[in-house]
Amino acid sequence: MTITITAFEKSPDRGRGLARDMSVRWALEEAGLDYDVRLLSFGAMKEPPHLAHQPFGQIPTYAEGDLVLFESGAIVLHIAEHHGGLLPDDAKARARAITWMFAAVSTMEPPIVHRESAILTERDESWHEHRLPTLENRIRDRLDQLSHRLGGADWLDGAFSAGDLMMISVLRRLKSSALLDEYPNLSLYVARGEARPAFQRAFDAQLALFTAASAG
Ligand code: GTB
Repeated sequence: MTITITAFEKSPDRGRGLARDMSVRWALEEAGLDYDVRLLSFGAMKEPPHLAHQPFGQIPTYAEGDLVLFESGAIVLHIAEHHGGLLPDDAKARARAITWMFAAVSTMEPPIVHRESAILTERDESWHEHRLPTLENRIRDRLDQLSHRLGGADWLDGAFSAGDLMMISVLRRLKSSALLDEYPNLSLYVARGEARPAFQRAFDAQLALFTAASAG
């Protein structure tokens, strides 16, 4: 059955692979699955046909036959549960890998998104410069803890899993800041994920779409 995901018609990340269709593309590539991409304008994302698939008017969505999913983490979990290579067979190891997926989106991502939103929406406020260090220290608290847990390991819990895929996708959002550079083992962890052939294929595919949209 054909898999179709949605993505930005012209991504505001300018092809840096930071929009959340990237983690879905990466998972599909790790699983060796073909997929189509339906590109949406900001306007179309807020129209009833898309809202029927994504109640918050966002990308990405995932459609396969009559199954329609939203939330990038849930989509990656669905792919991982139905195809090999992204979750361990052992039940306990599988549960731990899924725990890392939740840790990525529930524990690591919020302070990272708060900083991004502050920079986007509050940078002209008189108090912005005073608030930013607080937001960055909240991120550092989490990075300290994650760095400590990862230590010198390649991946968070044994072999590469959907937990690493989601965690690396979240950490990549820090690339435009210097925060990740303060943690050499986390920087290497992200680089290890980005070096995977499946990541490269996913990254190249979204970049090609951005380049085509910019040319057109
Ligand atoms: N929790 C949802 C999920 O994980 O699927 C969140 C989805 C989401 O945030 N989608 C964003 C969206 O559709 C795009 S990815 N936004 C439009 C809207 O809400 O109207 C977030 C994103 C956007 C831009 C950049 N960037 O420019 O670097 C990075 C990430």
